[in-house]
Amino acid sequence: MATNRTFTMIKPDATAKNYIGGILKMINDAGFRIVGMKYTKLTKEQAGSFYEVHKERPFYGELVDYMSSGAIVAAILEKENAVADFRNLIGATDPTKAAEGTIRKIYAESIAANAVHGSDSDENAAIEGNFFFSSLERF
Ligand code: 3AN
Repeated sequence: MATNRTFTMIKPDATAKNYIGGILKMINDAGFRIVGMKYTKLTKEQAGSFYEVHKERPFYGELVDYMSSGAIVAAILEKENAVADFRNLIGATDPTKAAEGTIRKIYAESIAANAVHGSDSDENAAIEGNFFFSSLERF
């Protein structure tokens, strides 16, 4: 069953270019409410553990290095049909294939440095949100 929450990260390429404000504005304008937010930097170990599901993929090492290379913004977002609607808002993984008006089309640099993360299922949204936020921190 669809839940009303998803998890996102604004990735190091986007934070380095001062795109945080622009991306958060697009998220808010699309009707998502921010229910938890953290500006932080992942260690290699944390990035490796977050992306554990991609461990066997050829780009895993590059992904872990990249995601631990600079500051990120982690956030839990709320909206009806949050996971699917957020995937539509961010666009395809490869920004050259992302639809016009999507966050990745506007802000992403490359398939690896693609500006934002968005959970791909309700189950992963909960797991990923719990990775960054304890229940006590949420309100
Ligand atoms: P999405 O983030 O759109 O769900 P996934 O789950 O296929 O895409 O990949 C997770 C992350 O791994 C992507 N956000 C991107 O940063 C990175 N990635 C995916 N494919 C590649 C690739 N071919 N080369 C380098 N990095 C990749």
